[in-house]
Amino acid sequence: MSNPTQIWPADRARSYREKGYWRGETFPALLRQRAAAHPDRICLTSGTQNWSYAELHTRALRFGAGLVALGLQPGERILIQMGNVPEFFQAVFGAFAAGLVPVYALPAHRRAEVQHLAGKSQARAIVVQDKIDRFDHAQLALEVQAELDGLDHVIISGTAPEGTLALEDIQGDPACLPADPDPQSVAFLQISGGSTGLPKLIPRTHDDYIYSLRGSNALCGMDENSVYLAVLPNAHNFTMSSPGTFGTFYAGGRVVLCPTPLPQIAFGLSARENVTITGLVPPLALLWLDAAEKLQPDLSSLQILQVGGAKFLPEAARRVTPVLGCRLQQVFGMAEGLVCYTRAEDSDALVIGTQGRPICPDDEVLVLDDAGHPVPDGQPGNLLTRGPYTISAYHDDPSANARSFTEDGFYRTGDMVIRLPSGHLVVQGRSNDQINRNGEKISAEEVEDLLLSHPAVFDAVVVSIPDARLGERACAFIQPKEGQSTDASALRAHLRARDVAAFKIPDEIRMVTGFATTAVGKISRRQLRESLRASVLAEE
Ligand code: J2J
Repeated sequence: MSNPTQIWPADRARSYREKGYWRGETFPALLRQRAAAHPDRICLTSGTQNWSYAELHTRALRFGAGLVALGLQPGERILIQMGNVPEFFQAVFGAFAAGLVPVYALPAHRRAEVQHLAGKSQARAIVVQDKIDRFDHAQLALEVQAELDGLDHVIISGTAPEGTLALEDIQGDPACLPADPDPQSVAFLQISGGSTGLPKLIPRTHDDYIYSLRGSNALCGMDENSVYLAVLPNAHNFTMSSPGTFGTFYAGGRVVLCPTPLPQIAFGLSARENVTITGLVPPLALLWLDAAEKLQPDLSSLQILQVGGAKFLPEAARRVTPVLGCRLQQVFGMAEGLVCYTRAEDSDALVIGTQGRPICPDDEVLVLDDAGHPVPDGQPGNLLTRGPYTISAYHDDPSANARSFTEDGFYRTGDMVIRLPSGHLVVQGRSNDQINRNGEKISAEEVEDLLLSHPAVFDAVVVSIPDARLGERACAFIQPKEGQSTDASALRAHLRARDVAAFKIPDEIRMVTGFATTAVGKISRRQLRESLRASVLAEE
């Protein structure tokens, strides 16, 4: 397991403790304390189910003790792939209680991603919901188990097929649970959207993540009366921590789980459950705005609509308060750490035109040109950052670490931003090859590699194209091998057969006879992408 001193060097760790950012809190203690302070208060609502803090705590302890009884040891990893169901929190907080380290897979992930995440983290167990949107995750988990040594247990929430264990049967005596973990140890592995290859694993510690919850709560006005509607997947870092579900638990509030992001359903839930805050990606926010104009729903309880995960354009941002009657908060965050928020006291111009400023005064932000020199405020540059909740290394990935972090521990976010004198950031786009489709991050390189594995493909370049509905869409340019031919539908079938998340399949596939070269040879991948993107835009 990653050694936390590799994530934060000792001198910075000491300073974060001295400044009171890291307070020695842990997730097992957090839930225990909330359950002791207000056992009967509801912490989770899902359909007609309501779990109190005491109920979630008891379920987590029993499940955690059941994991210990299976022979799982503190520090070992447990992969969790579940939708927005209350058992997600039973599994996650149960793993915390057992000292295990959850690894979060998204519901959209398929065999390629699940196998990668389980293998890379050397997971000993996998907990999945039997089916999400009719896809059989239990079957997938069994297939992944067959491929991996050491993945000893497949645990199913719902109907458990042969060879698996039912989540409700994993129960033990809480007396056998280990002592609380070291607050500076790794609490879980989040996953990175990334621009290269499959998702990387992000080691987040109890201390650092809980600081980000506390900081987020203060900026979002979270307290015990807050009701957070979880619309995006629970596993997403935005939904989990900004302030999200974990922030809500920290504040002693209530999480309402939304089974689908459809506005009609969410509006009804919001009115029925007195939702005060929710977070959406921009394409969903647009859907909500359009639906609300038509349906005129009762959103009187909603105080804050957070929008983040991708750039929210000012034209859309301007509509939020008039149409939904609530305050807009823009959120620019990343699972690696840094989260920026617009503030309640910010002017309309800042709320509409920027993606906020960092949570912490000790979030260090650098905006650099390509040569690594600082650019003045108001000019675009590459965003680098370090601070009390931003990692300085991925889990077990030396080559990604060499690319993504500077020697003094700054994370190269890959985002191009303009910083204003107030410290607010305006996101300009990506400096590297990531497609932000509907808020889901796609590595161009990963999709290119998958396309190159087709026998008729000589070269493949995947680029992002601005898209009114999705924010960005993916367009693949394919050069077939000489004398061979293939087409878009064959390539799509090829990608599907590789069992990757459906959102990675390019929206457009164009066949080309070759790619541009210069007199001296190949032009850089970056220039090539720029010119291909420009050629698509010129047609539109
Ligand atoms: C433009 N791009 C944005 C924004 C994220 C809170 C909110 C979001 C995430 C998240 C998160 C953006 N405008 N408002 O973890 O805690 C793009 C950037 C960034 C990448 C990170 C949170 N908000 N982005 O989206 O790890 O490119 O986290 O580097 O999934 O999303 O993606 P992810």
